[in-house]
Formats: sequence, structure tokens, C-alpha cells
Amino acid sequence: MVPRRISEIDWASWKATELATLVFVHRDERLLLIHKKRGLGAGKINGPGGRLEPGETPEACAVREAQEELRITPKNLERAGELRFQFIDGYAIHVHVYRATDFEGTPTETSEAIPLWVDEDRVPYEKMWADDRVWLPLLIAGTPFAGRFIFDDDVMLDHALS
Ligand code: 6U4
Repeated sequence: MVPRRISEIDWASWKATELATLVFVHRDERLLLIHKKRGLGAGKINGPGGRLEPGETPEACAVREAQEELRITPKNLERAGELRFQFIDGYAIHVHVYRATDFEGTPTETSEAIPLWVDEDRVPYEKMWADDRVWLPLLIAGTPFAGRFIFDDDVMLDHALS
């Protein structure tokens, strides 16, 4: 059966196809976002991030992806939350989300992303994944979160947040 509701999944035995990260630099009441050029979510606005390489820790992945996508090194990383996404085609991704209060380098456009600073109270949710408006306000407020989501392509069918 293809699950369309959170309650139809046994989350205790749920396994992700992919492990990934997102990292949000949050400094001076602004967030450093990206306009993503390729990969999952191309065309959307998000934080930098991507999939873990073999043997890599989530924190090291978050730093590497920010370096690759924006040429910056985030500093003072703190765990903000975690997100479990089940897509109805069978793809499943577990994302560790980090907040960084500082960074080194100059945010620079790369082949993967265009940097974008936004005020924390003017986040362009309409150009982001549908789940972001559920949990990004918690990251901004410094409240830890754990989310579970079911997607059909980029349509969010159901979610639960704790
Ligand atoms: P690789 O090949 O790993 O470099 P990359 O573009 O880094 O590709 P990709 O395309 O697999 O990674 O996309 C994974 C990224 O997309 C992670 O940073 C998590 C993010 N992501 C996926 N689904 C998301 C969703 N529903 N909401 C969200 N971010 C999501 O905010």
C-alpha cells in the first residue's frame, strides 16, 4: 500500500533511502538562503545542504555543502532539528538541520546555488518546499523540532511535528 497519511507508516521501523543535511546561517536577524540550481528541489529557495558522503558525519556534510554551494564555512553549528520525508514513489530522506550563527568567506554564486539574504520575518515561503513554513519559524525562534512528512512529488500530503 502506498502511504498517504502519517498514521499509515510505522515510523519506528522507517528507514531513509538517503541521509542529508540543511544549514541555515542566522545572523543579525537575517537568514542566508540559496536559490538552488540543480538536484532535488532545483528552482526552489532553501538552505544549503545535500546528501552525506560515505563515512561523513552530518555536521561535516553541512559544512562541506555550504562550502561547495556558497563558498562559505559556517561557524558555531548547532543542531536545530530533524526532518523525515517519505515520498509516495518510495524515496525517503532523513534530513539533519543545523543553525549557524556565523561564517567565514563571502557568499558566492556557484554552479549549484545563488546566495540570498532575507530578513527573518520576510522568509519567501511561497518559493520554498511546502514543509519549510512548518519548521523554519522554529529554527528562527531557537526551538528544537522533529518533523515527519509525506510528499507526492513536491505536494505535501500530510505532516506531523513534535
Ligand atoms: P548531491 O548529489 O548530494 O550533491 P544535493 O543537491 O546536494 O546533491 P540533493 O539534490 O539530493 O542534494 O537534495 C537534498 C537536499 O534537499 C538536502 O539538503 C535536503 C533538501 N530537501 C529535500 N527535500 C526537502 C524538503 N521537503 N524540504 C526542505 N529541504 C528538502 O526544506
